[in-house]
Amino acid sequence: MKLHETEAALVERALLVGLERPGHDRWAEQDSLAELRELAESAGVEVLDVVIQKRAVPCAPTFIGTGKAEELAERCRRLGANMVIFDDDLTPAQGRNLGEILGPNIKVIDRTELILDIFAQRARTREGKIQVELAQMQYMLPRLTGLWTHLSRQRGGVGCRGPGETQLEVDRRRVQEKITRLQRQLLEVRQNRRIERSGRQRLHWPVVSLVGYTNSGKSTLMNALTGAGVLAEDKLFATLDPTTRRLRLPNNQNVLLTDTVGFIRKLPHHLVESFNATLEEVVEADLLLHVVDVSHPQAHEHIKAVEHVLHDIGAGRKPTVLALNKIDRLTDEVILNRFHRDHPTAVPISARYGTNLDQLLEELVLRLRDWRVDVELHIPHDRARTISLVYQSGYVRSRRLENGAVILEAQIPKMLAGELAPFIVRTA
Ligand SMILES: Nc1nc2c(ncn2[C@@H]2O[C@H](COP(=O)(O)OP(=O)(O)OP(=O)(O)O)[C@@H](O)[C@H]2O)c(=O)[nH]1
Ligand SMILES: [Mg+2]
Repeated sequence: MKLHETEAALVERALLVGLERPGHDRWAEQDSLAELRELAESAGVEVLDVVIQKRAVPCAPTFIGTGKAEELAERCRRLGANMVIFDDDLTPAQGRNLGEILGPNIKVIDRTELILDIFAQRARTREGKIQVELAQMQYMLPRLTGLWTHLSRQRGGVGCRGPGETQLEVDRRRVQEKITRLQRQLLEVRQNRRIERSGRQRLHWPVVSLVGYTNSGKSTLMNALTGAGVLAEDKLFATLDPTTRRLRLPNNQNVLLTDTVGFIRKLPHHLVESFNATLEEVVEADLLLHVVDVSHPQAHEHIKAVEHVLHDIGAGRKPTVLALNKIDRLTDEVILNRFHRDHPTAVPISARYGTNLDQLLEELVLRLRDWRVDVELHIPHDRARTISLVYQSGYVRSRRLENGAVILEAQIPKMLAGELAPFIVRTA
């Protein structure tokens, strides 16, 4: 029995809380809560109930109002919840006040904290871990005051400032120092990544970056196209760290395909900031492959949210191919037709069942055609490095030897044409 009790205490059992604001889009609010549930479940939290509070504006001190907060505390006790998750971000003061009303056994968190928590669970690489920790520290910094207020009360009331302030200053300085240290570490990791990337760039393969809402099927598509073996799961934010693989298009052109972190509405800005290095893959890509789950009722909103984040990180104007994924789940043609009307060049696919991937690849060929050029090269046979550069970066159609020169008919990246100009005798 005892053991059972301890286990129960370890499991996070939560109530979700959202506001319904008259005049606001009710469906959007409901959907946001549905998404919060998915987020909670992705974090391993058991959702017991959803509470919706109707209010025109959030109540400044407690977000939902003191009376409602007290009701909430009662409901938690009745249902055995040990956590309350708010769909909107709480100010430090709101978090503190709610914490007091709900008591020490019930943890109060908001959407941002939940997302940060999921990211912390998923981070695998050193870079990923540093990025998440940085975002968490930055989120915590303004909330440190709350911790102290709580302690000062325990020690005997408002007004005992001296030691309290000192302690708070110490805490703040420690967190600030930690932030600086993490930022420095991140810079180092970034430098390494730059070196890696410059190695990749020598071959001048165009970089195609998968982008899209979380759970839209980016990793599944990555696996279907390259056999990368990336983890793909029915979980939000299954992917955190970027993976890059070579993809050979039907015209034998090589590209680098990158799978990276998914986006979501209300993506915490601390995360966007600290994930800059990861998002750089997207910013520096030559073409974006935007994957949308068209079977999701909020697919249009997802597209908008993704475009919004892309704009924020400075990738709003990148050439983009839109892939309408999970068509195997669609029962109504009308839905697809509507997408086609809004996005005429979009390609309907099913990443899971490999449907229509040929057409998707053809679209990539089309969009990347300016990246390559067909040439005939005459290279002295002792210039092994030059010959090998053509083989590695491009596609060699034929090779023959003539008067001590290697004659290659090849497709090469246009960016290499300058470097290879002395050997090019014909351009198709
Ligand atoms: N029915 C169906 N399911 C799919 C398809 N593509 C992906 N899925 C499923 O959707 C879920 C999410 O797929 P992922 O590939 O992990 O999605 P993601 O975009 O990489 O998600 P994050 O990394 O979490 O942002 C998995 O359960 C996949 O099996 C598809 O074409 N049809
Ligand atoms: Mg993924």
